Amino acid sequence: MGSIVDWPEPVVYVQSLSESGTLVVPDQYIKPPPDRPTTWLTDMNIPVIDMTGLISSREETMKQVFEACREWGFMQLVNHGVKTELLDGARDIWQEFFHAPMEVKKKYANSPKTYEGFGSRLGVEKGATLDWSDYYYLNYHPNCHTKWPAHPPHLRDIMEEYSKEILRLGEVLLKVFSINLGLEEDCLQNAFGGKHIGACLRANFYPKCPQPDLTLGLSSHSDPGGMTFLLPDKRVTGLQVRKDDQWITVKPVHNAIILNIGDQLQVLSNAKYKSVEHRVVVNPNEERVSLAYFYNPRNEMLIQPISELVTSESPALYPPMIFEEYRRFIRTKGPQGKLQVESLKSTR
Ligand SMILES: O=C(O)CCC(=O)C(=O)O
Repeated sequence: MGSIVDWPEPVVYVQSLSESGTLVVPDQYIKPPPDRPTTWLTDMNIPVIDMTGLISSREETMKQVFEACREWGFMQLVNHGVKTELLDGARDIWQEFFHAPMEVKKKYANSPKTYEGFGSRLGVEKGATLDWSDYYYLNYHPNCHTKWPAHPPHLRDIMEEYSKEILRLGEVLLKVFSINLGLEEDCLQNAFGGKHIGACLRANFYPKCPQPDLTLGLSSHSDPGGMTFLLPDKRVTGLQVRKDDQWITVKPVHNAIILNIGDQLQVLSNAKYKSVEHRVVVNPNEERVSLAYFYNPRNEMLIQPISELVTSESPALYPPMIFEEYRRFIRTKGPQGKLQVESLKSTR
């Protein structure tokens, strides 16, 4: 797979379109009818996991986590130990960044080579249908080229503290996921690269949209990495998760962090855990901010089903692939409705 050099068309920031007062969504953002948002009248929500249960009622909580990984690929973590002030501070500081003047933000304009910085489009296919959102992409690990915005001044301090907390949670969860698969507790962490994992954050900004029925804030996709910790907007819903043939709108619980399984955990677990499609709908009256922290294997790690999970009754479903190669493929394509990981399925 070759390297990705530049955007195929000049980048238009959705916030500028939204603030221009346009009453129509430009053609490039209009989704084909089957991909447009739908609202299902259901009370269903993704499972809620009380993390204090890992100590006080371990067996029951471990079981709940296993079911969530297997049936939903999604869960909401509560009592996770990350302070409310830090969660609020992280959300607020990005809100402030996205409200800075466009000339300030454009200083951090990104390219598809690393995606780091301020951007709008995902994928480099010319003429692709685009999503109604802008974002800022930050690399935490490896951190050699991290592009921190200088404005607002406390953004870096807050987001470094936030990252430490998510890394702590990530280690706990990978242990739980390993034990639930009957593996040594450090098995998945080692498969990710031990202490040297990859980690990056996408702060998503979904401006108000004049015709939300025609477009999406983020098209249906599964996350290519290991697992994602999503801090949703406090006031505005938007995330929808595919459950069988329905789209379930996630109703975030107060102070919850949403966790979802990414493609690499689906591969490592030989499909015992599911990386599930999700998407974001937008709103005519409200903007929305979310922070997606991607806890990934290190770029050079060779990812394949863990050998203990491969038996004659349960053969390896995926061929080995270096994580970086997989990610480059996804970054070329942008969000795709179907699970990209399924296209890797081994024909053995
Ligand atoms: O904004 C959201 O709720 C979801 C974001 C997401 O799926 C992503 O950034 O990959």
